[in-house]
Amino acid sequence: MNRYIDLRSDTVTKPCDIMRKLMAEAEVGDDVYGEDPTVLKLESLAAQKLGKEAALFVASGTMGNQLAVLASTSRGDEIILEKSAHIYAFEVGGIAMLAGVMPNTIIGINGKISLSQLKEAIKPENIHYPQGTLLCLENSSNFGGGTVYTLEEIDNLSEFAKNNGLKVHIDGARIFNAAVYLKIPVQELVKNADSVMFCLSKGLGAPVGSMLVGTRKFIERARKYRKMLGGGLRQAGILAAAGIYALENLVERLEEDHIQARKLAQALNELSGIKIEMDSVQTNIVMVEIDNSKANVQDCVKLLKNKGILVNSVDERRLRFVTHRDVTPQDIDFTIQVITEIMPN
Ligand code: TLP
Repeated sequence: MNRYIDLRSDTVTKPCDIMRKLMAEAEVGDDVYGEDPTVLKLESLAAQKLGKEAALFVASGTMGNQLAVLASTSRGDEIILEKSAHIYAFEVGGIAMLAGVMPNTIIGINGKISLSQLKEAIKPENIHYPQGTLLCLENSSNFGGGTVYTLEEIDNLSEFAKNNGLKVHIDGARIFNAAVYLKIPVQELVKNADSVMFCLSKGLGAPVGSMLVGTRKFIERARKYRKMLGGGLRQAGILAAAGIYALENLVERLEEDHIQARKLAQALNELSGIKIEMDSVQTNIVMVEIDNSKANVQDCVKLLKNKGILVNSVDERRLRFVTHRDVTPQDIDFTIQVITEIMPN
């Protein structure tokens, strides 16, 4: 089979040989009994890396986020999110179905909300209003184009939220991309969050799994909800082994993905019919806006596929390119060459 250059997502990364070997050799037990030593090791490693008391291994980022909302709210509460947030826009309405909470969405810039917007969104006490209990921030922001909240932004938003009785959850599916971009320890970046979800199966390259971290009490609540949702895994050490390898070895290399994304964005932005907000290209995602009078987004997806390049469209105007471990610098050069050829002048 011909190899595709797969820029649809960093979720497509495949486990490397070392990972597969570690998975095959992992020591396992029944994790519902708390007896899988490899899962326990991964959970303690994740908690330590993020600077939190405890962690829970979950099947997916979606599950981690949903458990976080379930474990930190009561039915009917209001939660605040940016409108393009994955938790709100891309998790099948789970927050309504599972936690029964009411989303209060803010339209931010490149997926990020500002302190003044948060101040406006938090409602004062009034018998008619729902109780606001949770602020969810996505770092980096996926549909914002891989943009990163700085430490100062996160700290100011978190402090204001906390002073107003809200807990803070970070959807950090790509929190390590954010930390690598900011060149600060991830612990520092999430120090004011009550809970964080991060994915092992995106840029970190593990085949399956995400982590939810927070206080011991919060994680115990989340663990129970995970069981309720059918997410209690048994000999999950086979999967956790890949996660341990990823956390210990594959964080620093995310910088390479950022370099490739930047290179791609700079080259494509030179082409007529394409617009890229260069300020938002900070990590491994490039949102490419196509001038519809010159080309059609769906046609671009098809043309690129015919040339062996896979990308996703986000809407009628935008294509999303995501760089990752299985994309080489040569792949990026080839992609630039192909798009230069197919875009009309
Ligand atoms: N993002 C996927 C798709 O669902 C869009 C992708 O290809 O980028 N939070 C954020 C910020 C995410 O980007 C994603 C996945 C999730 C949560 C959910 O993770 P999974 O796919 O493991 O449930």
